[in-house]
Amino acid sequence: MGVVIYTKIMERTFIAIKPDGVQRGLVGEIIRRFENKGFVLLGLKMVNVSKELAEEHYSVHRERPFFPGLVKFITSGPVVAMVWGGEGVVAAARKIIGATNPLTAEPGTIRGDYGANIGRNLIHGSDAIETAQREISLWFKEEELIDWQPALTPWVYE
Ligand code: DAT
Ligand code: MG
Repeated sequence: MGVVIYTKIMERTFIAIKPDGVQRGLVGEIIRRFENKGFVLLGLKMVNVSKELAEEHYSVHRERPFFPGLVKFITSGPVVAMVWGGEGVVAAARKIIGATNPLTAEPGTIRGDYGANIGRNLIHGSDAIETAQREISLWFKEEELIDWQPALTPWVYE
């Protein structure tokens, strides 16, 4: 078998460390959890999110009362945007992240361990494979994603 092209064949998800996670110095801690799990980092950049990008990203919530505050928050400081790959990564990343409200998120999840308020829940993760595809193409150009295979792959995947 040749080199696995992760960005093409592996399931991918979009993950963003929100401004509170960046300001609180949790970037390394959050990335560590995905790395340790065995998922593959395929793209990463720091972004000052525009109002347009924030509104498009959260467009499903446009009519919700918290929408203006959410857009203001996500544009309030730099965000670390990432694409992670791996088998079942979309659903598994949501488990690593934890429930939307950090007060009910299980201990051991990112939100459960570090969050205390629904409006400051540290991290975004795509909620379905189709959502992930939409969010990846919204935040990243295809050439910003790196095709590579970690040397440890046979020790993570059977
Ligand atoms: P998730 O980020 O877990 O996918 P979501 O898509 O329902 O949650 O909502 C997007 C974000 O909006 C969420 O991360 C935090 C914010 N939010 C959701 N419900 C909220 C509420 N009731 N009050 C304030 N902010 C809320
Ligand atoms: Mg969501």
